[in-house]
Amino acid sequence: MGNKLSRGAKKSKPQDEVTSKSRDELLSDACEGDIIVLVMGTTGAGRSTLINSYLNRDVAQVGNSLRSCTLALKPFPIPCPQDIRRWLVLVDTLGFNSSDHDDTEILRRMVAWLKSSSHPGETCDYKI
Ligand SMILES: Nc1nc2c(ncn2[C@@H]2O[C@H](COP(=O)(O)OP(=O)(O)OP(=O)(O)O)[C@@H](O)[C@H]2O)c(=O)[nH]1
Ligand SMILES: [Mg+2]
Repeated sequence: MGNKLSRGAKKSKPQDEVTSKSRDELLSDACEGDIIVLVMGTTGAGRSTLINSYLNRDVAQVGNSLRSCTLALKPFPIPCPQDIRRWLVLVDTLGFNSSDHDDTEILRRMVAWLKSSSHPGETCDYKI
């Protein structure tokens, strides 16, 4: 098992630099039994603050203006408190009702992220 908050994000390539700010970070090493929680809500609702509060670390960027701060999906994996053999992955997401992104596009990116984070052929339970 890797370091608490170091697992997960794929490194971006140099040519991605221009778009890296809005590029979703994928789970590069998804494991069977991962518990993945997408933290969703309207922009500015406090999703990133909630993640930082739960992890007790300032890892998710928090906004301080009327513009949306979180512009890409980003996973924060920790060993599951109830079962350290599993990983709990909190995923910061783009906020709904934002002037920066269309809600349908945000949902599409979430589904694409979930698909990319499951093993090929493995089914994924979605609960809302
Ligand atoms: N009073 C109060 N302010 C909060 C709370 N949670 C977050 N905030 C503030 O609300 C603002 C937005 O918080 P974020 O955590 O960035 O919200 P977000 O949902 O991630 O926003 P975007 O990523 O920009 O869509 C920040 O100034 C936070 O300090 C809360 O529970 N109470
Ligand atoms: Mg945010």
